[in-house]
Amino acid sequence: MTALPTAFDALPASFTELYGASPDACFAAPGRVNLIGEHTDYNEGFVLPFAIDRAAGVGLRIRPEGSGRLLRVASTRGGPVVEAELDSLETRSVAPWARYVAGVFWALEQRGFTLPGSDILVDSTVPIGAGLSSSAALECAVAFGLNEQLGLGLSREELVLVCQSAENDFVGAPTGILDQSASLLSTPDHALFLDCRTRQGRQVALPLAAAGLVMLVIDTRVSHAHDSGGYKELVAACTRGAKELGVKALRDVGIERLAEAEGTLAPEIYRRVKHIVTENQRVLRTVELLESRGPAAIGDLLVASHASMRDDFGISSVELDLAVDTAMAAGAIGARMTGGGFGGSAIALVAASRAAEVSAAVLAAFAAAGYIAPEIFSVVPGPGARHL
Ligand code: GAF
Repeated sequence: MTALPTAFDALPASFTELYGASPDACFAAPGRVNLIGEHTDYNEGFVLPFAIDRAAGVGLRIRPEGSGRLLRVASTRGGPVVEAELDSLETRSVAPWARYVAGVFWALEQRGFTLPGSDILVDSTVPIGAGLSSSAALECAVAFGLNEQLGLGLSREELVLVCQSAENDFVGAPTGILDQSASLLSTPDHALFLDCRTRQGRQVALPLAAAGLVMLVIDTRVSHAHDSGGYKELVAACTRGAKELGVKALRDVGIERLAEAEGTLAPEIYRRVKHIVTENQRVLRTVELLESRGPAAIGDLLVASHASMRDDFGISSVELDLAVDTAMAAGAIGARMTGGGFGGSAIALVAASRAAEVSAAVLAAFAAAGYIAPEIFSVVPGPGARHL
């Protein structure tokens, strides 16, 4: 297993070296694992993510008055400083990775705030493109930081919507509220049970260590992106399914309507509908089991969720299937792909005593298949966005 990367101790000094002045403050917002409830968010259904102990960190400095409304964004990974004028912010004039930062400025201005020019330095311990919400983590760190530094007075729930707007309307990825909610609303040792229609959340205890369990992330290193075609097609298929079934959103389709839906919908639409309808049920059942019997009881639901994404929703990959199958064969309690799909990561819930064995089995299976070696590490449910 890979060791946990250190946090953001070097960020202030790196910021000062780059911009010639120290940051006013530094903030962090975590990536997430979605325990279960995939693609249900934009169908107004249920999700159950938790924030992980890997985060995006940002150093933020409000530029002095009179120096214009220039936004400068840089990364500790190197590359040029991205500059954008807040008076004429446009997606295409900002480098793709920096759009998650600029998009937050844009979304706040859409809400009526006039923001000052700012210098931002980004660092991150969330692997990029691994399905662990590195982009939402960045949005949330920036939004949380601006809200604090400028005294904007927005609640964490309002910041979720600001960040979703940055992603939907500025970056151009039609995502739901799963990732931003996890990054802003999570608490340690809990998963966030969220009704994406009402946006009401509830913390559900996820005491992994106390139960003698470990959550492994298996990053297949086959990356994904949500502003490209696949995700948009899924959203369109779900929208069409809801329309043809005469409901506002697939959230409104109960299990009892699936037989009828199978008879009326095109097969590829029906399969997507079936995943969403059954996945919502699995989320509700997972919450029940976590609250009545604890995390060791949810393994079968994780596996069923993976099968549904593989066979019905069609978003798994050979690498993700191999990770899940191998982890289960090596003794995991449950495993599934997590996040948007088309690559990214799987999770495996394992007894702490078996974690090394499961990791070794997955590494061996990937080597035997000739796939890129996955990154395997454990995560714990951590806090949401915070001031560093
Ligand atoms: C991505 C999206 F950003 C989320 O909104 C969600 O739809 C997820 O894929 C799938 O559950 O992470």
